[in-house]
Amino acid sequence: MQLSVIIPVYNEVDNVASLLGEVNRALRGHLDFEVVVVDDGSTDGTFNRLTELRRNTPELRVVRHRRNFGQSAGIISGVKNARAPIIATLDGDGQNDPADIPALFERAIDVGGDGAPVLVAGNRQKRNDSWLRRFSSRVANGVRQRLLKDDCRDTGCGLKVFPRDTFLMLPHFDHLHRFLPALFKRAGANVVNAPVNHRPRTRGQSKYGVWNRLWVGIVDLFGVMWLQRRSCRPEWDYEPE
Ligand SMILES: Nc1nc2c(ncn2[C@@H]2O[C@H](COP(=O)(O)OP(=O)(O)O)[C@@H](O)[C@H]2O)c(=O)[nH]1
Ligand SMILES: [Mg+2]
Repeated sequence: MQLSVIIPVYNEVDNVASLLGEVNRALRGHLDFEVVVVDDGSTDGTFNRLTELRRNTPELRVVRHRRNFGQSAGIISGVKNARAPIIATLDGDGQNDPADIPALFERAIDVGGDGAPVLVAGNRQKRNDSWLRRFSSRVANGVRQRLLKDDCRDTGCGLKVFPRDTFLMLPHFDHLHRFLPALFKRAGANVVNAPVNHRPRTRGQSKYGVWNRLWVGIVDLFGVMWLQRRSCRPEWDYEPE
């Protein structure tokens, strides 16, 4: 198996079927892949819909959290359950376009001369969100880039491709999904930006507002700066046979 597509969902009952259809159309015949959807304690029947979809979607695997643990927890559970060495993450609301996955996958496996792992971060070319969302995202990305030097213009984009083993070595915490470029760099990876499509949310509701993102974001920013200062990657030139 080459690729595991991880989709964290919370109350996306009207989005999962069409999104899965799009993933299959984008990848079937091109890649050997699976889709791991992590239902994070949805209360709107998302899990039942996924169970129905599993009947005629052999690539689909479903993980269900006992209750709502948050989007990062969804990604962590998905990666832990994944069987492929390369992971693609995707929002469950259809705003990311699965048709972008093959190009990002190609760049992720194209490891440079230094042999370092690569995180490919989708950069949304034309944001289909409200002006307030776009403005707050722009400010947050600017501050984050300046303080973390994470080489990424759009860490809020849910579409990313990276090696599973590197992700599993990262420190895991709630809200880590907005800091993956900084955390991957800290682990010795290179960050590559790739333009991706972005579409309006047509069904269901956004789970985040400006304020709940801002306050946790500030706390997390200091937490990640601390992690960068305490980076610890020993190198050795002799090891036991
Ligand atoms: N697992 C999990 N996923 C979540 C949670 N909140 C949001 N998501 C998912 O994260 C993705 C992005 O959330 P969304 O509400 O669209 O955020 P926005 O696009 O930034 O407004 C969607 O796939 C949501 O279903 C949560 O608490 N747990
Ligand atoms: Mg969204």
